[in-house]
Amino acid sequence: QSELRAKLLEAFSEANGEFISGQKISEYIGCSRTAVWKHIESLRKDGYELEGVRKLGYRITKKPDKISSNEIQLGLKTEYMGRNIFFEEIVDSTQKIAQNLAADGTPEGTIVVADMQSNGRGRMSRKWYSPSGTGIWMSMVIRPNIPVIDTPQLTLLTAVAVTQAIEEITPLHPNIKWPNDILLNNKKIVGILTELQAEADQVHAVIIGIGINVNQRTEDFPEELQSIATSLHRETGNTIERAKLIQAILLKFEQLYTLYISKGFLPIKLLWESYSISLKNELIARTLTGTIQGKAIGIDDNGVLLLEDNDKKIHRIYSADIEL
Ligand code: BT5
Repeated sequence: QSELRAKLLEAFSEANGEFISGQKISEYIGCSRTAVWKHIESLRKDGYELEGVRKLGYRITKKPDKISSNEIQLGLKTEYMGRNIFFEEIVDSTQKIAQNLAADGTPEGTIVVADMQSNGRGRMSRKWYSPSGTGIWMSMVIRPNIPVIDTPQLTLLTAVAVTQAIEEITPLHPNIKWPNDILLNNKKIVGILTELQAEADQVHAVIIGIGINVNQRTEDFPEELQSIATSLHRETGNTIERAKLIQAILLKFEQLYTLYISKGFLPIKLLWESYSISLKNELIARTLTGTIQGKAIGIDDNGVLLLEDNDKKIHRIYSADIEL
């Protein structure tokens, strides 16, 4: 049943918005004209809008923003990122599932995507709000052969990949706030969570979680987030196809990651700096051991934030919450 549906969607996708006759469809998916009609009706029930014209056939005029493994895989241009997909409608946290898969030896490039998370998490066991039908909640497993101390660089690399993908799919120009936020109009649109499976001298897997607010309206956010969070829909007024954005992120990530593995962090650092808003500014860094105020003078070659205080002393910040 779902195989027929996938074939039907494939036929429409190949038709590229043009009409396909009922006859053609029934040949393509190998079933009767009556069965075609039934499948069309069931697509309508799922939120697809189809135009049917006598003699011409059918065409899709509007797709629901639904994601599934199929939607993500169809048209995906990567070599290995996202070639192994675990998609679920509802999970507690994609990060948790990806952690388990990674421990079981899942190959590099595996992704876990959910339509909704009941227990999405941020850093330091904070909550990540992940309602259904509107966002991208995704975890990627990679297995770089790099020293453990370099792994925070991957958070910065991911931020660049997601920023570039958003720029490709929308007219927006987001900024990156060290270390793991992407902002639009000073509101958070993306959060990144990088976790590790490693021994002292060897990385087994890096699990990178990406949360993106895509199609939420202002009123869809809980009150405490309305002034600090935004979505791509809120910023553009348009509905964005989540699967398309996922594909763009996977491709950008694969390209930057390949560059990183062959040339090191420097080219990534330059890109990161060009998108960053935390640099050259006065800011406050709240770390686990205390609060430091100063001017962000840059990041070092490991991705560590360098903060110069009033006495011109330079602090190396490995992890913190930044207040601009
Ligand atoms: C982050 O943490 O920004 C990392 C978020 C990572 C989420 C992804 S979704 C897929 C994967 N699976 C998971 O379970 N997690 C990852 P942090 O810097 O600690 O920011 C958390 C703070 O952001 C919260 O305390 C809220 O203030 C705010 N927040 C929560 N939900 C948000 C949302 N949807 N949009 C914007 N801000 C949000």
